[in-house]
Amino acid sequence: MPKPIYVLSGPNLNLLGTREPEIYGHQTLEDVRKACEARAASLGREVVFRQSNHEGELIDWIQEARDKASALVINPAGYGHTSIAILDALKAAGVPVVECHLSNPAAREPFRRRTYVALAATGVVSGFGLASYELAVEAAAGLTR
Ligand code: CA2
Repeated sequence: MPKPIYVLSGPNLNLLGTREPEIYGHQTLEDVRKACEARAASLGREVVFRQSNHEGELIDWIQEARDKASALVINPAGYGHTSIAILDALKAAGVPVVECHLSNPAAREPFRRRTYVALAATGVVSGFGLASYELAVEAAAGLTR
């Protein structure tokens, strides 16, 4: 089996399912984890699923992915719109990157229209709720068959 697909989620996504369900849905991050694991298993793959509220911890995991992962799926949350450090880490990771978002940031406030992460991503999946993660895992698996 190829190396696992790292699925990383950024700040505040631990709150999923508890607030703003009209934007982010009713499902929890644990539901998202299970869905990603199931989609990966259906493709003969594994995921390493992690969430952090800390930029440096996300960067440590992105650096770790260079040796331990075949591809990276990342929902950078708010950091996508602000973090050049995460962009730099992704560019150095040496594995394909798929960016995903639960909502469609392009249809929201103007400050969400650009993400730095997209500059390092092969593609972006946005607006499908939990399915954005499943589709991103599938895309990442397809990039690293
Ligand atoms: O749509 C997405 O997945 C976002 O990455 C979510 C970020 C937002 O800053 C991006 O523009 C788009 C926010 C994550 C906050 O997650 C929460 C979940 C439940 C309750 C409160 C916040």
